[in-house]
Parts: sequence; structure tokens; C-alpha cells
Amino acid sequence: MSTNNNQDHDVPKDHPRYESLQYRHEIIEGMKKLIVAEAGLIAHGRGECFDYMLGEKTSEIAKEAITAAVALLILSKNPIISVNGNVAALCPKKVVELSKIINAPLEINLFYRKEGRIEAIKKVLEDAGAEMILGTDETKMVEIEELSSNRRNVDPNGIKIADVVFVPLEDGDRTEALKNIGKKVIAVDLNPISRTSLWADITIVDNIVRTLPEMVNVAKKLKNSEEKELKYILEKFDNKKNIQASLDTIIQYVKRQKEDAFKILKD
Ligand code: PTJ
Repeated sequence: MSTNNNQDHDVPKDHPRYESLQYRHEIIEGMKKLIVAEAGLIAHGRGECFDYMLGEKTSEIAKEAITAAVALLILSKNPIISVNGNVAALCPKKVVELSKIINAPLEINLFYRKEGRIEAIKKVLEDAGAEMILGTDETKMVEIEELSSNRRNVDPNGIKIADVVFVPLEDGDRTEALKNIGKKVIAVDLNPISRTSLWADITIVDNIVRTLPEMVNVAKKLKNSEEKELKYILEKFDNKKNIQASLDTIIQYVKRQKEDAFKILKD
């Protein structure tokens, strides 16, 4: 009987969509190892669609949001990085590196609970060099009452006590709940008008696979900056304007693509 298990994912390096296909491969392999939820494949596809409309590159606008996000994380007393299946599969090394540079623990927090997933994600993070991972002992978890999804179960030493929560790509309901209990939220979401994007204090409209390496670079530069310099970065940053500018980037890109497409499409 044929199955989906052993598909050949070899992508020739000169394929025009080589990188994008490689990340698809990571997500699919992650799903086979329980790291990624089945729905994570669909979430990834939705992200790809927005990324296409952003020209598949990190805009200057996103870089401004990244700098503000890093400044906020460094200034915070108890920052935390929430990790889900997609992030663990796509960029384990960079998420661990960022966590170490800014001294923000990693907490596994999942929407789709399934036996073995937490262990699989823990392993991939440990293999990437993580030393302390929160959210792994289900018997010790506490609830955030404002949330009805599985994400309400959080670590008492992590998200529960955090002042700033970094939530790379995820579903919409949590950011609102976290805001309602007084947390500051930094989100990465390729969709600039998702509920997560609109509710976050700082919204990075970019692909997590590009955002995390950029955050690591910025964190290395800002790590020893003076408090007043970091506060100044935050004062200058306007999330609403930043989201508007990301939407404009998409609109302009689609317009240019339309012109190019019509040069190819003959009457
Ligand atoms: O691992 P779990 O169980 O915690 O589940 C994780 C997923 C992502 C499956 C879950 O949170 C989910 O279903 O999310 P949504 O509602 O599909 O939302 C995902 C959002 O992330 C969408 O707005 C996508 O556009 C966006 N997105 C997808 N891939 C990327 C992305 N944003 C940035 N970088 C990406 N690579």
C-alpha cells in the first residue's frame, strides 16, 4: 500500500523557489516528527501567500519593528519567548540564540495539544542548544482564565509572570487575552491585518525565518545600549503607522506585479 511517508523532497539548488521549497520540506518533516501540528502546514501556506505579496523580503518597515521589538525585550524585566510547532521546525537555532542573547526564556505553548508534541519540540530546541525550556511539565501549569483555547495553560515561571511576551506566528485569540491581563505583546505575522497583528504592541510583518536572524543581529548591537537609547527607539516607534506602511508595501507590490503580468499576457 502506498503512503505519504517517504516522498522525495530533493529540490535542485537552481530551482527559482529553492528556499521556499526547503522551508516547506522542514515543515512537512516537522509534522512527521510531531513537532508541527497538521494545521501548521495550512498556516505555513497562508503565510507563504502573504510573503509572496511582500516580495519575500524583509522591508525597511519590518526592520523598524524588529529594532523596537528588540529594544522592548531588552528593557523588560521578565521577557518570554513563546514557541509553537512551526517556529521550532523552521528556526530552532535562531530562536535559541535570541533567547540567550536577550536573556528571555523559551516556553513551549501549543494550540494543538497531542501526546508527544511537547517532547518532540523540547528535543528540537535542546538539539539547537537550549538549556532551559519552560512549559514542559503539564502537572505544573496554571491557567490564564481569559483564554479558552489550549494556550491558556502556561508555565507559572514563564508567560504567567512575564511583562513582555514574544509570540512568533500564531492564531489570533491569545494576543487579545494577554493584552487584557496587562502584558505587552510582540508578534511576528506575515498577515498585517490578522487579529494578532492588530492587537500586538509591536507587530513585525515579516517571515519568521528572516525575522529571527535579523533580531539576533540587532540584539547583539543593542544589548549593551543605554536605557535611554532603548527608550528613545520605543518612543519613536508607532505600531499603527508601521502596519499601515506594511499594507501599502503589499498594495504597491501587487500593482507592480499586475503591470508586469500584463506585459506577459498578450491579447
Ligand atoms: O504548534 P501549535 O499547535 O501551537 O499551532 C501553531 C499554528 C501556527 C498552527 C496555530 O497557531 C495556527 O493555527 O495559527 P493560524 O491561525 O493559522 O495563524 C498563523 C498566522 O501566522 C497566519 O496569520 C499566517 O499568515 C502567519 N504565518 C504563517 N507562516 C508564517 C507566518 N508569519 C510569519 N512567518 C511565517 N513563516
